[in-house]
Amino acid sequence: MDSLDTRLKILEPENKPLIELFNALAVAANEISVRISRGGDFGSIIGDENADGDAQKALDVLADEKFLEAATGSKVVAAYCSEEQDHAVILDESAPLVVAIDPLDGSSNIDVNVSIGTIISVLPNPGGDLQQAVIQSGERQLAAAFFVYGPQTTLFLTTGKGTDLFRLDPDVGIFVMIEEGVLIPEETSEYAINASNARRWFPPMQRYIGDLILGEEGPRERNFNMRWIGSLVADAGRIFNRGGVFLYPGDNRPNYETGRLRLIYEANPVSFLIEQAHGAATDGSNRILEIMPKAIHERVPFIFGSKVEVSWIANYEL
Ligand code: AFP
Repeated sequence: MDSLDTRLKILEPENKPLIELFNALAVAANEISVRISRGGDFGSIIGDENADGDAQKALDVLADEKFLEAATGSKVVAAYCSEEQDHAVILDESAPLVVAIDPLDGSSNIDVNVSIGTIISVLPNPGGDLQQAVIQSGERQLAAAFFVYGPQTTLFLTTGKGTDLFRLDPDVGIFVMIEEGVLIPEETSEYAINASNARRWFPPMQRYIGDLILGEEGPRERNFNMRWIGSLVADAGRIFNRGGVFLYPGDNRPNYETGRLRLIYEANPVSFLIEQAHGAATDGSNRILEIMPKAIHERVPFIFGSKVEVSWIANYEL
C-alpha cells in the first residue's frame, strides 16, 4: 500500500506545499507517538490555563511545540493557530498555507492510557491581517486530518478527494495507507454523548436521547447502543469504522451554551473528513462547514456521523 508521501503525490501532484506540510506533520506525530508509548508523567499540570480555559498538561505543551516546529520547518505556513495559544503565531507572510490545530485532543485521557490525538485544519493564506487568517468557513479548507495515538497510531486525511486511513509503521516511522476512500455506513443504532449532562441539555436534545433510550418500545422502534470515549478523535475513529452518531450539544452550564468543541480546529476538520467519507456534520440545523466563524477559539454544538441519523436529528429542531 502507498506511503503517505506517495498518496499525497497521487492526490495533489501540483500542490507541493501541502505535501511538504503533511510530511513534516507526520514526522512530528511519529515523535509524539513514540513519547506517548514510552510513558512518563505526561498528565502533570505544568502551566496556566490555555486559551480555552483548560489546564495545560506536559504533553499538550510538548505536542504544541513539536507541531509548531514542523509547521515552521515546512516553510509553507504563514500562520499557525493552536488551541494552546491565545493568538496565531505568524511564521511567513508570503507562505501559501494557514494551519489551525488542536495539538493534543483528549488530554484528560492521557493518564489512563486511552487514545488521544492531534486535529489539523489547513486553509489557504487569505492575505491581510494574519492574526485573523483562520477566520474562514470550513468549506475553504484545503485539507483536514487527525492523528490517533492509540493501540495503533493512525491518520485520517482528506484533501477533498475522499478520506483515507493510514497507519504508522513503527519500525520505519512511516505512515502507510490501509484504507482508501473510507465510507461511513449511512444508518446506525449507536450514539455517543456525555450522558452525565442530560439534566443540563436543552429540551429538544433531551427528547431525542430520550427516544433512543426507549428503544424498541419508543418511537424509533429499535434498540440503540451507547459509547463515549471522551476523546473526539477516538469517538470519530470508531464512527469512521462502524458508523454511529456523536453529539456534543450546547447545554445550560455557563460557557457551554454552544457546547464544548471548537469550530475552527476541531469541528471544521472533523466535519470535512466526515463529509468526504459520506457522513454528515451539523450544529443541529446548519451544516458545520458553512458556518462563518467570528473568533479563533469559538465553540459550536457538534453533531456528526451516519448521514441518515444526523438528518433525523434535524426533526427535533435543536
Ligand atoms: P480534553 O482535551 O480536555 O480531554 O477534552 C477533550 C474534548 O475536547 C473532546 O476530545 C471530547 O469529545 C470532549 O472534550 C469530552 O468532553 P467531556 O469531558 O465534557 O465529556
